Amino acid sequence: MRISDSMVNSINEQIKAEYDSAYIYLAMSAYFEDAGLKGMAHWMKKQHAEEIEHAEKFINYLYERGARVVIPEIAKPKDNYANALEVFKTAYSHEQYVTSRIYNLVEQATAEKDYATISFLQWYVDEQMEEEDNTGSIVSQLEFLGDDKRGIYIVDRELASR
Ligand code: OFO
Repeated sequence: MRISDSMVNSINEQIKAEYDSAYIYLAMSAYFEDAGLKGMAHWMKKQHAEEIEHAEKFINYLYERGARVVIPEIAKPKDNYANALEVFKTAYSHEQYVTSRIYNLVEQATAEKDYATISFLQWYVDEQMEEEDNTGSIVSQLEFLGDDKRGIYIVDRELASR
């Protein structure tokens, strides 16, 4: 069964969203480097790389379905934050936003009875659950620590091992 044009458009929009995510995390990594929080910078750099993989997985899927990939323009991300907590809160709500986008794709594929796309998207549904969990638990730790610099330093060291 041929993939619909509107499904191809939606996936192309999602490819853009994944690259936007990659850029957002790259800017967060640069912020942390500048703030001397090397572990958090490393964590965000890894996240940046993962987002590129997410985009490429979608690109390869469209190729497999014989569809046209549109290479998107990427918006300049926010690159200044008040502190580590604000960065991770932003990352957490961004992941919730991406999850809602993935759910919309599943709903569209379901309405179109595009079972191949539904099956393909399941990987992203699982991945989003993990990403929300990862960012959300770092937010909780940083909220708990408040201004405790020593605690933030310990979290920074832990995040260096990602
Ligand atoms: Fe691609 O999962 Fe984050 O945004």
